[in-house]
Amino acid sequence: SIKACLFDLDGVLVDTAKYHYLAWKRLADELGFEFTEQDNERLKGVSRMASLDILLSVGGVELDEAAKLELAERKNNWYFDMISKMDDSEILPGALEFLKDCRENGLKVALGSASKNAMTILNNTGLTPYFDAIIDGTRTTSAKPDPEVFTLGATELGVSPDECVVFEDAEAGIEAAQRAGMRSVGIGSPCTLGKANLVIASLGDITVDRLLSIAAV
Ligand code: B16
Ligand code: MG
Repeated sequence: SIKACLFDLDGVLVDTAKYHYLAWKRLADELGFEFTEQDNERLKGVSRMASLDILLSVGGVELDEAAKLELAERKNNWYFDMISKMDDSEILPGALEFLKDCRENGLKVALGSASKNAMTILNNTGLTPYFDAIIDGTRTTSAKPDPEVFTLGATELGVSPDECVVFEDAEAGIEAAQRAGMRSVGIGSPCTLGKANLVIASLGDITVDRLLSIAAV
């Protein structure tokens, strides 16, 4: 039976992808090359340094590790300024209602995000109190599709993987859930998230009742 829901942050609970894009684009501008919203799609769910590598490959730029760390920090400072101004109006449709629904029905709730900025985002949007466990990029060593972030979440909640459902907007996140032995709900398009047990457009399209009644999930 299902005892816990594990949520990705960016793209599932909040739309921080637009801020990531603005900051990465500013970096590309400074480096003198084009970085489109379509390019940005490839960065979703990917760690900060892996994102930088993708961005630099778009511009055909090669740099040593020290220079890369400096650029990643510059990008993160711009990004941090933007997320520091976030509030609860930026919670995605249906997310707050579904988190409350989970708690009212006795399901445990965890965060499983690649972001090292997750606590700032959760605190500014007022979402922190809804979580029993928060696993973010500061607590993991391997990025999705490695299952670490979700495995750690289940351990901290005291549930087994087959009692967990992961909510993810990125293909790498769905794969991470599968590798952790968990069921998954994709948030977005069935084209990219076809491997999930169920795909919905937003958390507004699901209730705990429906989740528990869908045998396939
Ligand atoms: P940071 P998620 C991910 O969040 C984002 O989707 C991805 O675009 C970002 O590069 C990554 O976090 C790292 O974020 O630079 O803040 O540490 O989808 O796993 O919640
Ligand atoms: Mg995501």
